[in-house]
Amino acid sequence: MAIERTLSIIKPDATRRNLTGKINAKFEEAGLRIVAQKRVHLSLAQAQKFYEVHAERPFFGELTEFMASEPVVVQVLEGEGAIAKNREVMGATNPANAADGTIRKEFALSVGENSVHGSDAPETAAQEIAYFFAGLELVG
Ligand code: IDP
Repeated sequence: MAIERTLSIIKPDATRRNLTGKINAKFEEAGLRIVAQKRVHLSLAQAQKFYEVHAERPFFGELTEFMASEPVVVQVLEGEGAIAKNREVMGATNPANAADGTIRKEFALSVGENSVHGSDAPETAAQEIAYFFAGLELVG
C-alpha cells in the first residue's frame, strides 16, 4: 500500500481535557508518523470554510461554533494507507458505535464533541492539508 498523508484535528473537547498526548500515542502506536503539528484557535469563519461541504447539514452551526470555541491541534499524519488507518484509529463518528480501543470510544463525549477529525479520501486530505500547512512545514 502507498505511503499517504492525511489531515488530523484534535478537537476542542480533547485539547480542553489535555488529551493531546494520549491521542498522539494512539496514532504513533498504529504506525502513523506526525510529520507536522500546530495548535491554532480557529475563527468562526475559518471553521465554516473548513467544513463548507457540511454547510447544508442541520448540525453545521453547532459543529462550526464548537470547532471555533477553543484551540485545536492540527496535524499531518503519514504512513502506509494513512487515510484509512487514521479513520480506523479514530472510530465511528458516534462514540456509541465506536469499536473498543478507538480514540472516539475512549475519549469522545458525544457525536458532535468526538475528539478528532480525519480526512476521508485522498482529494480531501490534499485540500485539508493545504488549508492549514505550507509545504515547508511538512517534515517527513
Ligand atoms: P466524521 O468526522 O466521522 O468524518 P462526518 O459525518 O463527516 O463525520 O461529520 C463531521 C463532524 O460533524 C463529526 O465528526 C461531528 O463532529 C459532527 N457531526 C456529525 N453528525 C452530527 C450530529 O448528528 N450532531 C452533531 N454533530 C454532528
